[in-house]
Amino acid sequence: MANSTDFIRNVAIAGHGGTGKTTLLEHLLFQSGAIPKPETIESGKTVSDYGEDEIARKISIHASLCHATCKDVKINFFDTPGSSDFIGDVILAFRSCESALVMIDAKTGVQIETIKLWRNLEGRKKPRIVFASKLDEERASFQSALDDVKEKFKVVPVVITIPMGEGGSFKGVVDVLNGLAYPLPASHDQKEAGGPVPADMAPAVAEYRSRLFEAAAEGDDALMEKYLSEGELTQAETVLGLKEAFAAGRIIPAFAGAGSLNSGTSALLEFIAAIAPNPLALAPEPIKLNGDDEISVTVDPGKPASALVIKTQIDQFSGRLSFVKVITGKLLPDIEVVNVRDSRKEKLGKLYTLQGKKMEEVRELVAGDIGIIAKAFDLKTNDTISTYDKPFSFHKLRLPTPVHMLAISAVNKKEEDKLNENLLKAAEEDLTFQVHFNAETKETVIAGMGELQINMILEKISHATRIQAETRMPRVAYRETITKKAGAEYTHKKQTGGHGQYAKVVFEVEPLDRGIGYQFENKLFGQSVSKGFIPGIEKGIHQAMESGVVAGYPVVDVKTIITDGKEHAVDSSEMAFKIASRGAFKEATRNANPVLLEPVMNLRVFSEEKNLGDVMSDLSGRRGRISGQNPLGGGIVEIDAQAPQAELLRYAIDLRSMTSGTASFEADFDHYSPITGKIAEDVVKAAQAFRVHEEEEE
Ligand SMILES: Nc1nc2c(ncn2[C@@H]2O[C@H](COP(=O)(O)OP(=O)(O)OP(=O)(O)O)[C@@H](O)[C@H]2O)c(=O)[nH]1
Ligand SMILES: [Mg+2]
Repeated sequence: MANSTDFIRNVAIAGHGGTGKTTLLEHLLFQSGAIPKPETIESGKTVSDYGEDEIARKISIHASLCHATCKDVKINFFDTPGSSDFIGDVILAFRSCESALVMIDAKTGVQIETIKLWRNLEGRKKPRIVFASKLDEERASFQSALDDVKEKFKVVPVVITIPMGEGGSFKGVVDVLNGLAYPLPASHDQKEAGGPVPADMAPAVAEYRSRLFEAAAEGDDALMEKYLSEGELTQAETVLGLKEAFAAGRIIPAFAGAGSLNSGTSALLEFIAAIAPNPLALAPEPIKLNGDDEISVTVDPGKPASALVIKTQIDQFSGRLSFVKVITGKLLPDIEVVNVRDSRKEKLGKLYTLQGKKMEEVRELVAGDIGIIAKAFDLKTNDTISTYDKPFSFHKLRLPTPVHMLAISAVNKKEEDKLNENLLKAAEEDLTFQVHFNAETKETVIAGMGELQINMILEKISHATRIQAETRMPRVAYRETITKKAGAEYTHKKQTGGHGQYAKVVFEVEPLDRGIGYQFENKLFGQSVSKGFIPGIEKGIHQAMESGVVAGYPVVDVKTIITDGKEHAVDSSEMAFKIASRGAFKEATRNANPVLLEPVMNLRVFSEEKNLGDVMSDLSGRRGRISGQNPLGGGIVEIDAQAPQAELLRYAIDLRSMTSGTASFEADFDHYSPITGKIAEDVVKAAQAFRVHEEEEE
């Protein structure tokens, strides 16, 4: 049965770092019988945190795919990282799962990353379960966790399990839906077993049960009438009502437990199997067909096969793994599919599912399932594979733009190519990590979500290849322009033996509007300069514009007018005019009050209200201009601002340390703006120092 679409559940486990996601999943796997013995974060042997980096740091870094079976239902779990540096892997899990399990530490309540993740899930209309974890810890409170959920998310959770005692006196949970108590197992590697509800818990259970009936009946008039007249519903009616209400996002089921004690796992598994939506309930996938209007495709096992590549993992041991979510039909080993991106045919090899790092071969992957294609070297994340006659592509993952940038080079220059190769490979695995060569500043620049992510990637590369890389703040791509009209004349004349060189040009330059770049006008009259030399003159201007007179940065937004010139019958050449033109342009811009331009970015900063003051004053210290504030709910405010890129080089790091890791931002280039005074002087000095350094190296 586990091979048909309605017997599949895909659940993403998400929440603030350290709330106990990986530990809970380990015990869900154990409780379901998928693994014989549960491990701990401390032992470094959990199924889902198997990466060397994860074991060393005791945090999750990659989305990890696992599966459990409960009542014949195959539940695929994605264990996602809590740190916002790894948001890319969280989003791919959200994209491919029908529901999410949101972990909340019952001691601290709802934390900032959880608020951000919640908003993301809400935007995707994904049904959410909340799990209040670590109820065994001192000061843990189920009720406070629920109150916090109510306050921050403006929803009333529907309680499915309640704790028996809390903190030091935590003794297990009661499943209100099924009327079973699950006392704490003797140790975490013992299975939880259901039994009768203790007498002292009975009143609380009755109270929560009536709320369950209400929640189940709410969307259905007939059921509501029955509940109001009879005071209760049958188990089957309750389950069906909750199922509909949950899939429609009307209720937020809440669970209590302690993953590390294997408490609360059984009721949760049963709930997911019985009530969480199967892939058929997923909203249709919008697609574009041959550039026509958007249509949509629903998960459907009866159609030809189509699947989306949601993740690529390249690892030393298993090689290249392409994670796919099957949307229609089924994938079978060795069938031929088309990669819609380049219409290339691809023969699928063996198919697998994963239990953490362990690959388990499967006979097929049906619509709605998530699995692995191994060693498909041409498959990339976001590719659609298909057996349709007229194939279409699914929408790509929408990921935030990486904001933390660093220039990078190999310590040993000979390893530069190999380093770049490895960086590109990392970028393929993690789409929130990007690599590009900035031709203007002549640097390879890497961009990521934060220091932690970038460090992890570089550590992994140095581990695997022994290449030592060094990083530094990237150079800012300054530009130069002029601020008034001016002119200059320049004669290039050389008489060295045989052939001489002669060219004279008279230029005027004037400022253009920002963004226009370059204009050239020929105002020569008569035959002072032959037409044939004009291309040489323009080449000279282009060359001069590559490196301005202020600090050697590219010159933009200047119009050059040639008004006069002179040539020599024998000694003039295109080369001579190019040199004269370069000289005249430099001279003219020198006379035209040249200035430096700096890139200014649009910024959206997301901060908790309590840090707003610090964030805003820091922004003004960075020459930022704030244009608006926008409360987003849950105590989070979006600040809209503009600030020079030069002031934002360390912003990803500074903003985090200023707000204890809670705030984040997005940035994109907006415009170039002139700088003067001390700021400009410093840029000029730095550029001079850099040039001296470069010359020494050559
Ligand atoms: N007391 C107690 N500790 C727990 C419980 N669950 C997890 N922990 C501990 O909390 C720490 C973090 O647990 P993880 O399972 O790694 O949490 P996570 O949410 O997966 O963390 P990230 O993947 O880094 O976001 C570990 O030291 C666990 O042993 C629990 O129920 N009770
Ligand atoms: Mg984890």
